[in-house]
Amino acid sequence: SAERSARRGALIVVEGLDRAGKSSQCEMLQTYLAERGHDVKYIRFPDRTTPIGKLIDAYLRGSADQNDHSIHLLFSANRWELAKSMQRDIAAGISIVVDRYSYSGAVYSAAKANPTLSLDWAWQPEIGLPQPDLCLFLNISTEAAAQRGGFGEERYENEKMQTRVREIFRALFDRQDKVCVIDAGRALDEVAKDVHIAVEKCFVNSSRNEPLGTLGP
Ligand code: NYM
Ligand code: MG
Repeated sequence: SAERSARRGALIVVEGLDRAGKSSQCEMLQTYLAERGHDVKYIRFPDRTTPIGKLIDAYLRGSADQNDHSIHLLFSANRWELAKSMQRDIAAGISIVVDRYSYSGAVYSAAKANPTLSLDWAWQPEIGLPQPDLCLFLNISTEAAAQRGGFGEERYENEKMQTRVREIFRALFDRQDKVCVIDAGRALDEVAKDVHIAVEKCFVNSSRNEPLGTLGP
């Protein structure tokens, strides 16, 4: 109906540890929403295709080094460079499923335990970015994540780092609203069922009658 097409899209973020199943769930969610007649896009951060993204990619693969603070700001800049186009899509009625966002940004950097890179410091450059309508945290134990084909080759993909990342994710999500924690240690389709329930709730939520918000402190 005209009323429905006038509605803005929803911004849905999927977060979690490496190997939590984020990419699989994002793809399944995109299909699920498209089949129900929604205009939907799937994007991921880091977006390794931009010039900033290429610097991030080299850092993650270990072919380049970066100071902790500067790589942190590059991850954030990589979101800022896409913020306008995300806002445009949402205003045009397109929903976006986002694979990692500001939460990964703050948490992975804070997990480095650099004394001048606190979680609070790490969050600052995210303030003002588009505010997700829903953040799904795919919660999995470090052991279960490690069992899923082992850790990858990239920076951060080791048990010590993942354990800290998991703790800090939980601390961060304690003080965020619009977060839904999902047990991701189960079969894909079971996890997907819970993802769909949370997203359906978000879609009927009246907050989508208001303009897209921005992340606060
Ligand atoms: N990562 C991701 C960060 O450290 N900061 C960020 O802002 C984002 C978006 O990049 N181990 C880390 C988390 C991952 C790594 O992401 C690559 P992926 O989704 O595994 O390709
Ligand atoms: Mg990864």
